[in-house]
Amino acid sequence: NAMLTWQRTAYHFQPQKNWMNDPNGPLYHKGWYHLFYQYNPDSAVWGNITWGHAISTDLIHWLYLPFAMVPDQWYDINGVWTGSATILPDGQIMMLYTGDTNDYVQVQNLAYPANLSDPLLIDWVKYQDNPVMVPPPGIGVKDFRDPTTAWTGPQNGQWLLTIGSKIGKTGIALVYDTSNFTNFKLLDGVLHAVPGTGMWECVDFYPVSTVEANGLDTSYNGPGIKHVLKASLDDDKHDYYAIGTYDPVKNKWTPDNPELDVGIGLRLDYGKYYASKTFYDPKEQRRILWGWIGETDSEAADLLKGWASVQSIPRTLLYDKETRTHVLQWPVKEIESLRIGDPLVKQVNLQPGSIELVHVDSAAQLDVEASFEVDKAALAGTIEADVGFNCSTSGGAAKRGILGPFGVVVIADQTLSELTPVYFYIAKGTGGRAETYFCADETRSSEAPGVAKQVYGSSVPVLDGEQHSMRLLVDHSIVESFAQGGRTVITSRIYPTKAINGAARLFVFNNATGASVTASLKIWSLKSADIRSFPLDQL
Ligand code: DQQ
Repeated sequence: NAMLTWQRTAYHFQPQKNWMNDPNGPLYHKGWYHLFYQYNPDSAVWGNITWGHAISTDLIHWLYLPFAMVPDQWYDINGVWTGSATILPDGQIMMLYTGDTNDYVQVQNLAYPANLSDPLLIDWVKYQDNPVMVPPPGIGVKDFRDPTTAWTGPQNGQWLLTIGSKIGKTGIALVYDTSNFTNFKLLDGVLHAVPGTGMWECVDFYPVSTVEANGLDTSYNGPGIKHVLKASLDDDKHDYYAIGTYDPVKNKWTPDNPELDVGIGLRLDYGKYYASKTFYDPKEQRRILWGWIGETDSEAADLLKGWASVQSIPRTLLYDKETRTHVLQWPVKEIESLRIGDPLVKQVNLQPGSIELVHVDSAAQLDVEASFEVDKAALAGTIEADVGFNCSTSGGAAKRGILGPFGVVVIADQTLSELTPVYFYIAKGTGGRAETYFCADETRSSEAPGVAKQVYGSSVPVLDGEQHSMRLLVDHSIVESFAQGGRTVITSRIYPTKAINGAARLFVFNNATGASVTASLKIWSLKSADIRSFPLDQL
């Protein structure tokens, strides 16, 4: 069905067909990045969960390998669920994952490569005495899943890891201790708990440097670091993080700001994005974040098109030294290898209420950098601008205010009957100060029936001297939008029916009533990534 195939992406990772969800156990081994993922081999809806496996040398071009693990044991027969890799100092790889048992109990299992000298890590062995952890007393048998990468504890030979759960409506992170990855002991207390946040899925926990520009191995501890705790909230299907301090002796993590605690504060991504996971890349000394971009159309539509979901472009993750409240997410630099030739460089002066077409080749596959200079006199009058703005409820890109919205329109057709605006809106925040919002309006993104469409977004810190800047990765039916160097991120999953392939257009606009805006643009067309099966005769 031609109308449906174009929705496949050109440079995001997705399987050839069928359902995919969470990224699992990302790691780097002997020159290859390995990505595993929750996969249904039989259908475009969730079920029969198996570990798909793909490898890459640059995180952009991928080769599919045979499944790493299938549900074939009593302890994972209802699904080989999400897990994480730990690489020991001697190079051994410990893969801990959740199994859904024959009785639908969530247990943790160990698997490891059959042959560590194989750079492709084709064969995986499930440990003979699995499971290695079962739900402890007081924890529901269906509330115990997604072990993290382990880190070294304060005692000699000690490894620690955390697993998400809940007690009542309080989301919690349990901590286990092990020396051999086969015997585990639950530690007293919890790493952290937040009332009202419900089940914590896919917990992630790692150090970030407050002084260096590189990422840190998960076991790194010492001066000049903070720890990020992330939970994927089963109740609202968003990934929340907070920055805080970790005390390994007391087995406690404490948020820097209790008002920005996990699940009630910042999201990694304000769009369609879930079950994310980081890993430390020793090759480039960076921490890389993967996330699952699900569908917002109906299951029936997914079955019809025969596939569901993609993975985000991997993002480098750093602590934001400027705000000290946010992390910065940025597409890995390797994505720039897809850029075709020199960028289109252009300045556009946008009077209030204007929209301008920008002529670019293949506007369905773009890397866009855009910064906006707002008329200074108008900015000084911010105090008069709207109070109580909220991306999701303030009327989208069509609703005009004094100092916004202004931004970029992507995946639009020539007549603007389908369009996805990504924009800034400067409003009056609490205390009368200017507060900038970053939003993506999907409400007119598709004329297809049965698509859930909303306006996503959040406030974004814009510091003195900074321009309003955004970077957009446009890939047919996915737009990943990064504001202010990655302080606030929004992923859009859209279903254009007209603004497809060669018919896609890009515009810049200024819908503010009270300010002119100068847009500085740098736009590259992107090649497609090479994502295909590994030649089987070479296995
Ligand atoms: N997906 C997995 C679970 C995890 C959930 C099952 C999050 O392990 O909690 O496919 O999307």
